[in-house]
Amino acid sequence: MAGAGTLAARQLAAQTQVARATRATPSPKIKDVQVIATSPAGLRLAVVKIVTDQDGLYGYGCATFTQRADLVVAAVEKYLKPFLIGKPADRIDDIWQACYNSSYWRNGPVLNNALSGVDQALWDIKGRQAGMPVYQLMGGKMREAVDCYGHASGAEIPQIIDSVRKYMSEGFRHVRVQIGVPGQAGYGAGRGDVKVLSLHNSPMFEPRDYMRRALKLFEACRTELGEEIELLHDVHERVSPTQAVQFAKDVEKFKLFFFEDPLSPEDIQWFRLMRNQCATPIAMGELFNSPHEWSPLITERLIDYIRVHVSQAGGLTPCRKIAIMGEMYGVKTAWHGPGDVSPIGHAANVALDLASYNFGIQEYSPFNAQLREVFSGCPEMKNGFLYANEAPGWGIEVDEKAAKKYPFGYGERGERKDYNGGWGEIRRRDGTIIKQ
Ligand code: GCO
Ligand code: MG
Repeated sequence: MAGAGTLAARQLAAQTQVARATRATPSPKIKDVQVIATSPAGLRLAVVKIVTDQDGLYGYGCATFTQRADLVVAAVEKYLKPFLIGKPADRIDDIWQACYNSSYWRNGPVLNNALSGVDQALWDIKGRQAGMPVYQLMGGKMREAVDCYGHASGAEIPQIIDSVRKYMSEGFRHVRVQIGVPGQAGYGAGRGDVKVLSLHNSPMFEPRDYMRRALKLFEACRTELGEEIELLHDVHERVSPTQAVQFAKDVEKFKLFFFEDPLSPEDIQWFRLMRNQCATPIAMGELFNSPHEWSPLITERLIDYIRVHVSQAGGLTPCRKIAIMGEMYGVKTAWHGPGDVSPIGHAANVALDLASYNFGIQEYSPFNAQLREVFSGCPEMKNGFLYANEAPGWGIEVDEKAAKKYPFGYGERGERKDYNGGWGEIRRRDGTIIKQ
């Protein structure tokens, strides 16, 4: 009896200790939700800051949708903020599900970006609480650093070859190559100062002219740069579906690392045909917002790289799930990493890259001096590899005073930008609007 009494007493003491330990770390509650809107590199970036009721505990998340940035700010301030105040900041997926469903209609770019700002800020907070970088919370490193590709582009082939050589001399093993067509508004490349026949005054683009130039570029790259450099290319949904299938077959012999966005999200059914006709590795997904877009491409193994823009899909929480789903089906990750992702978003990409077995490649956009002035602690680039900041959370601090020096509406050189960040139009020679 005495022995049992002692056991009960010991159990009670242990329970009390557990209860005390639990009480010692109460959930931080969300006290404020703010949006930092800034464009230090001439591109509108939106970052959500969540402040908790615990002293000095806050976090940042990327909510950048540069073409409709003001609407994301309103979605966060007018809808998510009142919904979130008082909620426990440590229930990340639960909060994600609640916010996702609170608009009833969902999976649009504005709401997904707003949601991503909140989601990534909560991961930052959890990392700061744990005293660990976010990749640790996802299981830790699978690799030491993140292999990246840079952007080489120009109006003419020699310019592009020089630019690839420069990347190679800096240690890069992967480079995306883009070429312009004289006088035409190609994606990611100069057009030169040439007048072309056109029935309108808008920027003009003809798909077949571009495809011919691009094939010449790949040929020249292989002749002058050899077989070892990994070449990537972004079609940017600029050609028709049949042209895309033909183009994918024509580039097969150049052994690209990947061939990006040959089709638009509206035409994803055509991937099946492309797959049946060639072995060009396909990357797709930066325009995706909804699981209905990426799920069939992954489960039917119709692409090689899933290239979602993490904030467009709603943040780190859904993208972890996409990465794991990809692993099951042999599809690798290549998260979108252009200039219109904030350094917080780039840090989230790096965390996913480090912690996912099926990491493929990371797109790299350099952080200029103004970006570094606003965002300190950006991931570091060395020899073509990005290294995570090892400080807790994303490891990034935002200088909010500096952020105010770069309001929305101005370009990199302080010039006024049209359309409030929205894009203009591109037309074929006869005036037909095309995808950009
Ligand atoms: C890429 C892209 C981008 C997008 C841009 C849109 O890097 O692969 O296609 O440059 O065009 O992010 O705002
Ligand atoms: Mg792209």
